[in-house]
Amino acid sequence: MATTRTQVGIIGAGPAGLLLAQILDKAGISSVVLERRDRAYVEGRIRAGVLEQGTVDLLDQAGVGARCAREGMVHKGIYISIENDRRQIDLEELTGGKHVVVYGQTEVTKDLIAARIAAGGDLRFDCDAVTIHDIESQHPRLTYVAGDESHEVICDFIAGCDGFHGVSRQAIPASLQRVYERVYPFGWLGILAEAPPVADELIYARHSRGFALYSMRSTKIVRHYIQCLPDTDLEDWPDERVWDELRLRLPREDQHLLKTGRVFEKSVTPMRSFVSEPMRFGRLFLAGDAGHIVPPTGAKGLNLAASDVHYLSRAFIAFYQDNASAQLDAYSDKALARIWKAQRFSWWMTSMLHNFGPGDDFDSRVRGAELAYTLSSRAAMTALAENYVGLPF
Ligand code: FAS
Ligand code: PHB
Repeated sequence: MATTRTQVGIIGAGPAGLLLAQILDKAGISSVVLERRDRAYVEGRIRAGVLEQGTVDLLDQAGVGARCAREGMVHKGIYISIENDRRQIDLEELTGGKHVVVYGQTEVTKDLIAARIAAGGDLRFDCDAVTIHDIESQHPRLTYVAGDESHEVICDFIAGCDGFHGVSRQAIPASLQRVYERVYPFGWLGILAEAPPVADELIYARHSRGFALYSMRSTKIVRHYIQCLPDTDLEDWPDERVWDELRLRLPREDQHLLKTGRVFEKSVTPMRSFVSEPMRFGRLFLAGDAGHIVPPTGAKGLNLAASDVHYLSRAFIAFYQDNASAQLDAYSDKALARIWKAQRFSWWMTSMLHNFGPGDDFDSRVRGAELAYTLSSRAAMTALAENYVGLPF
């Protein structure tokens, strides 16, 4: 068995694992990243599209923000439409100058992988059967198989950055775990297409036919979503039907703004709110989707992974540079405090904007009234704007 010794063993080469490795490396702390998939798969995954300023700043501090600064699109507001009425939420005016940056998670991942490789980082793809050992000892271990060879990584700490379906959360004893979950009765059917955006900023549309989101990746590539059944079969959704539905969920006077084009990605994302507490057991720390999932309506998933990494990386740096464990001991509570605020906002945006189906009449009218009130009140719009641009780390 080939053995490696490192300070932090990281499971998962998504945004959380890669960003953590990059920040630790810049602080002189060694890590090994073990990724189950191959590089092409990881770099081809289509996920989030909106970065909070805090996330952009963290990418800059990690030395990987240059392309985002060049190619990312600064958005000072969003639109919300209800049936045939579209209103702008001026994020920048309401938050005293804050905004978001539209830059695909796919690009963030590519930038992070390129930086890790350029720095000679120990980033390993195609790692099968990653297994966690001895997390209550001073030297936890990771083992895995690559090809027909077995490997072992002996470390001081393990960061579980392996997403919702990873192995790290399972390593926390069920008797110590508290799980909070809400599964929604719908999903999002998303497309990537070669077409110009509908508007200069994102449009979140509440409509009797179902929610729709009109986003983008550039001035020539759009990322649109429509609310669908969670078990939707993509075979039932040829491109033309998707475009028709996207058009019908826009206000009538905007429907001509939707331009069609070649669809080159189509997928369905289920919707859930999920938190697993605590986010630490022994020398194992969870970060990102490994610990929590939000419905993407609030554009918080990727940004929560970033804030977890902000807290965890500072805790590791304090341990190695100052021999201080207080931030490690406080990590789970500190991360969860911000996670739950983002969970609330994501649940609130999802509840206000989606149809929850038949038999939901009273609640549906209350949620419609909540959205109508929000759009009529500067105080309520300010609260939405503060959460959308991202609460402080
Ligand atoms: P990730 O899931 O990105 O990365 C985990 C990594 O660990 C993966 O590369 C995986 O291959 C690897 N891994 C898993 N198990 C492993 C094992 N046993 N051994 C080794 N490696 C393992 N968020 C938004 O804000 N907006 C969106 O529109 C949006 N859309 C999404 C669509 C989908 C289909 C999904 C699943 C999520 C979406 N999200 C969205 C949320 C998403 O962006 C996550 O928040 C973000 O990827 C979190 O990053 P990580 O925590 O690094 O987890
Ligand atoms: C995206 O562009 O993929 C996107 C943007 C905002 C969201 C969710 C997804 O709230």
